[in-house]
Amino acid sequence: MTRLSRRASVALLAASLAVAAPVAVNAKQPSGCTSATGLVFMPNPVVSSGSYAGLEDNKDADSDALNDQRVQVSLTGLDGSGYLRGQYALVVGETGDSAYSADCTFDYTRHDDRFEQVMAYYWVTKSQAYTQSLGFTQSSGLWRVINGDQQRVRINQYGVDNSFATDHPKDEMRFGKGGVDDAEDGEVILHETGHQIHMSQSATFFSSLEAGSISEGFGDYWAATVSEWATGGEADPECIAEWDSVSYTRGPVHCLRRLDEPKMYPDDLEGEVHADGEIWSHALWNLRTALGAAHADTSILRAQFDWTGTTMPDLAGRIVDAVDELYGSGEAALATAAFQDRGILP
Ligand SMILES: [Ca+2]
Ligand SMILES: [Ca+2]
Ligand SMILES: [Ca+2]
Ligand SMILES: [Ca+2]
Ligand SMILES: [Zn+2]
Repeated sequence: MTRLSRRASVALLAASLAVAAPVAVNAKQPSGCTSATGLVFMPNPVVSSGSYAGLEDNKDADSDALNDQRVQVSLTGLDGSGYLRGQYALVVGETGDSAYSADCTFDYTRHDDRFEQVMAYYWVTKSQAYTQSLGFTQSSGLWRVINGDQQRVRINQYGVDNSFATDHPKDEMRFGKGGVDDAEDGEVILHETGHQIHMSQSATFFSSLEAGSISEGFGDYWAATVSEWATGGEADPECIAEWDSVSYTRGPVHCLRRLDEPKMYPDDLEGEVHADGEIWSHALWNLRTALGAAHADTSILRAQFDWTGTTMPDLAGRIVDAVDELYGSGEAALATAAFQDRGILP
């Protein structure tokens, strides 16, 4: 199945026609590095600089303003090959060279396609680290590791401005280069990782249009909550993908979508998953505001295991039940109110 960020019909056609290019044979010596450092955006240059001033895509050109927004991070779990391959992520680059380092350092500028490869490796492993920090570390049961396989990520020259996650025929995320290169924005990577989380949690998750909307809304929410955890807090955390959306929104504030749109269930359902997902993401953001990130995110992830892809009220009820079980009736009442606020629960 394919889950799309934007412009679904165009991308679906493109996806169905896509043929995987052969991966270059690895001829380089293993580096032995199981951890490394790299330069990334945190999560994107708009958030880290606090404004849009001086940040121009300019067809992927380097600039001092964008170079200055890169920060050094640790890349963990690497397999020692020297490539961006590790326990929870395997990055394949189809544009330019595959990033390889003999000295445990992955420092590139954003014009270099290897920069996006580092971004993908970092943010996929960061998402995994976050779920594990919440307690999802076991091999089975309701605390099992989520999306714990070696997530494949492909950076390609996708013509349309789109990225997507799929588990068929291959469990893979792909990031295109339309407008601002999609993987230059950590929140785009986290959004797609949200779909991977759903695919890994339930084989029947995507059983309805409404479940597809939930997945879009959760992806946006996941981008925000992991970004908040990783960065220590954004000035406007409800705005998703501030940097990628510079190329397709008018501004002055650029957001792919927001977590605080005044949409209600069911009156504002349009039958389009990204639009309808804004109802769900707003409710999850309410939940996080009421319970704090750890309780909200733990409960959301718990409730998603083995969900059968029905409706928003059904999954909301499961989340409230998880809150009740884990944190008691007082927090469960707050959780109910978070969904009532959007009309999802009566
Ligand atoms: Ca780039
Ligand atoms: Ca883009
Ligand atoms: Ca996966
Ligand atoms: Ca954001
Ligand atoms: Zn999506």
